[in-house]
Amino acid sequence: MTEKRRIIVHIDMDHFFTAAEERQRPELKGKPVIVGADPKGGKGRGVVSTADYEARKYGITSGMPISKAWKLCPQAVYLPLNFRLYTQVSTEIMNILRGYSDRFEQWGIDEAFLDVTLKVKDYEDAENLARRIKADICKSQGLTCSIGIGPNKLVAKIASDIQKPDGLTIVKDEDVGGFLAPLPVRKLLWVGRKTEQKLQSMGIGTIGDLARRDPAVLTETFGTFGTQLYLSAHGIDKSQVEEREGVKSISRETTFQEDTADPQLIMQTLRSLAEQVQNDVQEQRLSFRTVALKIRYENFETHTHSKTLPFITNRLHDLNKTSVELLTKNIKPQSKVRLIGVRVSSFVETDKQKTLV
Ligand code: TTP
Ligand code: MG
Repeated sequence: MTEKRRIIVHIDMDHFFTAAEERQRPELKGKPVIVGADPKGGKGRGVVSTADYEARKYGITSGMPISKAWKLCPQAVYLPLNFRLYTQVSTEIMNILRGYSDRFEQWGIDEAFLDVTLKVKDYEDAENLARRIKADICKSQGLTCSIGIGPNKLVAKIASDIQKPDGLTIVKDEDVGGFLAPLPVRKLLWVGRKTEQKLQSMGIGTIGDLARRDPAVLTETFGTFGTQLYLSAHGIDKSQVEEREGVKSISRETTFQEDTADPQLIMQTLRSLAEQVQNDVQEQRLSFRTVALKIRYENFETHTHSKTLPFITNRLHDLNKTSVELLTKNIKPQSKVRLIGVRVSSFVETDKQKTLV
């Protein structure tokens, strides 16, 4: 049996930290803005976290010493890091993205993967979905992102980086080879500076060069990592889009013994799931802000609806109220439901709550 072709979307926010700052302070728009260490008139230590696209015109990049940035562009607006702001904006964006597919994986503070194989018919359909995501993020957050679409995570991630900012790059299965070949090996997820140098010394500069090498020689040189490199160079990546371990969320779901449209039964089941989730939340001494409801209909169509509360809570009452609200607002009338689930996320450890609210 041949494996079903996948369609994976990768979203990466544009100049994330500075974009979040500029949204707060519109007077910064159009100016070169840098977030990072204090430049102290050129004597500062530490590095640039990020620079907006205006500042990048002066050659400023993430990780560059702040003193060098000052030399290149003393007139830029230099801002200190405000992690609370970035985390808050990140959480809001991730909640929007989760709504587009339950096969979701956050990757760092401003990136995420979505597996939309079951959500779209083809790449054209996927392109429309990506445009909706962009419009959604722009409308609700006033921010732009760049999106890559491809047959796996590796290709989608490289694609999202090709046309920044506000880009949309689609690489279909049959175009993967031609897309990757001219790119420098550094674009591959696993290739850091050291590996890049070693490959360079072997005469390998582009992904195409790497793909043409004998895999046995690569394995001899790099061990199992060599095999990984070879597969990546051919655009092969079977890794799944899945939320990573760690207490990022707590959820419970249940499949009905028989698909049902009985509101009574659905509501009762929902309450029992909420109670189970709440037990776990309390046991782990957490509080949450985001509640998500998952509904799968008899035709397997699956939707996730979420709501972020304006406050942090650990009360069953809030969880019940919000999940019932999500259900009544979103459930398709008269449709039979196969499965429902409740998830809470955006955690704060209860003990630390005082300092955060
Ligand atoms: P990136 O997505 O790598 O960069 P970016 O969003 O600023 O710009 P781009 O438009 O090219 O995607 O990283 C996301 C945030 O992570 C970035 O805004 C700041 C932070 N970051 C650092 O603090 N240090 C670093 O070296 C990098 C690369 C990022
Ligand atoms: Mg980014």
